[in-house]
Amino acid sequence: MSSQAHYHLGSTIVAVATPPGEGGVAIVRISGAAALDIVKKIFTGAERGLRSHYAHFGKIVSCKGETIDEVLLLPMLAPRSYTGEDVVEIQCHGGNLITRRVLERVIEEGALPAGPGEFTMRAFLSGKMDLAQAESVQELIAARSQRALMAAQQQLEGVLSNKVATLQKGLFDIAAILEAWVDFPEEGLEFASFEEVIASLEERRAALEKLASSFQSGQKIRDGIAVCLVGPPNAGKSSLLNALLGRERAIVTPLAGTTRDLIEEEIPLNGLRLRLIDTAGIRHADEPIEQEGIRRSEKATLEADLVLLVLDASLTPTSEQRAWIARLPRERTLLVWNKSDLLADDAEMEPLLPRSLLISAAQEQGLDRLSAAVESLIWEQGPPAREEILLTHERHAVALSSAADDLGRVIAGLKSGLSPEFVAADMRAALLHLNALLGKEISEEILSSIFSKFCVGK
Ligand SMILES: Nc1nc2c(ncn2[C@@H]2O[C@H](COP(=O)(O)OP(=O)(O)OP(=O)(O)O)[C@@H](O)[C@H]2O)c(=O)[nH]1
Ligand SMILES: [Mg+2]
Repeated sequence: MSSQAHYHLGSTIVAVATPPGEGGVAIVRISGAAALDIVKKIFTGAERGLRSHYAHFGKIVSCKGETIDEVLLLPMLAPRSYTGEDVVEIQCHGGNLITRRVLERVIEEGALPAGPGEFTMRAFLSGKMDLAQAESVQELIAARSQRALMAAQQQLEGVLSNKVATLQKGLFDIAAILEAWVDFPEEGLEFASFEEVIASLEERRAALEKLASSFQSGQKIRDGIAVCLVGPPNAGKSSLLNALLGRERAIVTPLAGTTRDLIEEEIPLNGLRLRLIDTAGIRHADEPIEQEGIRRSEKATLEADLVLLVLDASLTPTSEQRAWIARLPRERTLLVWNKSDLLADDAEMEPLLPRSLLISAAQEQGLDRLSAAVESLIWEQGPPAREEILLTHERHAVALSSAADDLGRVIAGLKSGLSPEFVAADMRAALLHLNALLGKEISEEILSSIFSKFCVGK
């Protein structure tokens, strides 16, 4: 991975920690052994010394002594800092140019520009946090729904790491017995009871598998859920998008074929983030723009997590439409009969799909029921409990299910009387997979690829 080239472990690094643009204040963050020396060369106003964890008012000056900016300086000496190294944060005025000049001044005195996530990488390497915790930092920053934020916070607090470490601890005990068995096979297995060990392995394997499978929910929470509105022209897809958004985002007209392109907007739903995608009405079209629109609708339907099939409740679907509806992914499609206002009160709708409901987008009726139905379709197996650990990284899910598979082989091996070396080797593999999750014995290449997804300055 070429991203490795961005990291300069061992040297002193600097980056702007605040987002680009104009703001009241920007923060330039320096970390490394030379941080304090560099700052002493460029800062005036610390005549009485740069006391750690105190704010110091003064100026950043050029090498010729000209003022660059008036700033507040906050030194945080090792090990009481984010990275565990000497850190100095410079709060300067939040202009693009002024921030860049402060940054360049620090670089002039010998600091290197930090790679993405390099501060957090250093926090991990100095033992301030384990890898799973470090990975959650970026998630915390990027969280766009309440639930995503909660999942990231939990992981940062070490809930996942503690759980994995506890599981691993129990496995170490069994591993020790297996290793002894490899060394002295003639003495047989010194288990308190064979059944007990199998049961304990089974229990841990199930726990690992359950944790790994929480990635499905975790991913939905992290990325949001793509909900595609599809249906024939004029059914009211765009009207429904607007009603759910609470503003007139998409053009609505009585003409069939109004929407041509995909229109995507986000709405919150009970701590989740829905990405609503309005599409062109599906019909036989000769006109190239509409044809392209329909092609995009069909593609969006395939890629969506959920499909809302919108039909005009006052019309009977044509056979052409029925054939198309039959090809929709049933298990993730909700049929929304729209325009309920045009129906008699006792009208019965045809059970075209297992899940359906009746609304009026124009009159904003039935929208709460629709939200509830969408939510229950998202959480087919019930929503995850608030305290449940949710994996948000595929890397973690892969590590955990690999460890579970290894344990499966240990159990099978023990039961079938496989020779000790093989059983012990599978056990070791399981422990290594858990180590990888926590970031023990992990290659620099993997580390670089993890942190390269971070922002610079974090
Ligand atoms: N009576 C009634 N009319 C509705 C309702 N919802 C939408 N309409 C009308 O149906 C027509 C089509 O609405 P759109 O939202 O543009 O339909 P669409 O499915 O996006 O259509 P295309 O973009 O052409 O595929 C408009 O005249 C809307 O005012 C409803 O609940 N009741
Ligand atoms: Mg439309």
